[in-house]
Amino acid sequence: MGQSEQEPLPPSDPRLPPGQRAQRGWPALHYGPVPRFKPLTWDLQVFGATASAEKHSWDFAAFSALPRTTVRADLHCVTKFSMLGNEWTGVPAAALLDLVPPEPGVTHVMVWAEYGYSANLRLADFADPRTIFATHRNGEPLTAEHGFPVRLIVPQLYAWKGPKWVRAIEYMRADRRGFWEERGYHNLADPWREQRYSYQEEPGEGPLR
Ligand SMILES: Nc1nc2c(c(=O)[nH]1)N[C@H]1C(S)=C(S)[C@@H](COP(=O)(O)O)O[C@H]1N2
Ligand SMILES: [Mo]
Repeated sequence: MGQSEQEPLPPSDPRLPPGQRAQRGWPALHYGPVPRFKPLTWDLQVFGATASAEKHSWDFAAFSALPRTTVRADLHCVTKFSMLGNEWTGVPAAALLDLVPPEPGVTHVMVWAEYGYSANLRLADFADPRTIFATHRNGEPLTAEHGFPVRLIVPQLYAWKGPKWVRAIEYMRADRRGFWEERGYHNLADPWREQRYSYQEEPGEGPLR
């Protein structure tokens, strides 16, 4: 067959950030083992610089009763696959900020998961109306490997900023690197700017060392 008979390349999907390709199926990607959900001892905590100076926690029943919403959002893994058009249902991060307000000096949050996984976020990214503690994708409860009972989705950032198996939110008065941010990944992680690796950080984009 000659070159002229080759099909033209399909136009690339405008939802794909630079360097990303659309993935069929839904791969599970994480560091370490999948934790087992223990409903009797599970809780979601908020600690650190809360306005009340007190820690707050929801057990599973209380968390399940929080206000819920649905957000349509893509998921971009830094390894270059993207999952387009997901419908995430869960509790908006902004609702948790309303229920447990941070003290005025808070600039960042650390979101903690089982086994010590963590991701740091600017307060503005956490407070974004599309940032959601998701319990369901496309109407189905998350499976264990995808973060059951709850994972964070931050649509505007690479997916490592969204811990699966979330257990706590720490309000911080200064920035601090999370799990992958300490291991060579970009502190801000905007896929549209291809902020993949920490060596790309400009002055002021990472915490002072
Ligand atoms: N607790 C935890 N959450 C995590 C990770 C992890 O290693 N541990 N990996 C992140 C990365 S790099 C990606 S791409 C997404 C993958 O989500 P998925 O397995 O549901 O596709 O989970 C994120 N959340
Ligand atoms: Mo990832």
